[in-house]
Amino acid sequence: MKSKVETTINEQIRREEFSSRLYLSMAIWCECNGFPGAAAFLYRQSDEERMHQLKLVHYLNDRGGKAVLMSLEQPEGSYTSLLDVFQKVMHHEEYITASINDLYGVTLDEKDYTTGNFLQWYITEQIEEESTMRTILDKIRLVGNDKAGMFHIDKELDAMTAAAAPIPAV
Ligand code: OFO
Repeated sequence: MKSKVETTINEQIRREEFSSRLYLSMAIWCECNGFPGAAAFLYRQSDEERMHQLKLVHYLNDRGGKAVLMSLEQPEGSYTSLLDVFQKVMHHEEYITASINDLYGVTLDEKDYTTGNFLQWYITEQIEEESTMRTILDKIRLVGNDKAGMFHIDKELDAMTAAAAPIPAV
């Protein structure tokens, strides 16, 4: 594997690991601030990100590269509201989408079409995740400061998490 592709995948491994920690941090905040459904959703999202990280680790090692773990910054631990949490989730997912697009661009520049093909899974995943997060964010915005509405959204997040397919082993 070309070293430019290997380096860029390793940077993405770091981003996915950070995503997992960020959502774990958000889940903790939700759990401690009366949003058990949002907490369950974000704990699961944290596990998903760990799976995204591992999928890249295995791909890199299987293709003759070597996954390298890097140091991570401390994720934000305090939020002002559930709206604040999901605005930051949305912002982070947009950042991840841009980074995956950049990574895909590197594979094209380096003519590594096999890796480009592998990355299609992440491109599709980002479309789904952004759409899910946008829907949640729209609902939170709609209820505003209405406590009953917020309670209902939290229950909905709980039900969504309970109904979600198990995270596949990679
Ligand atoms: Fe949507 O975060 Fe991983 O790829």
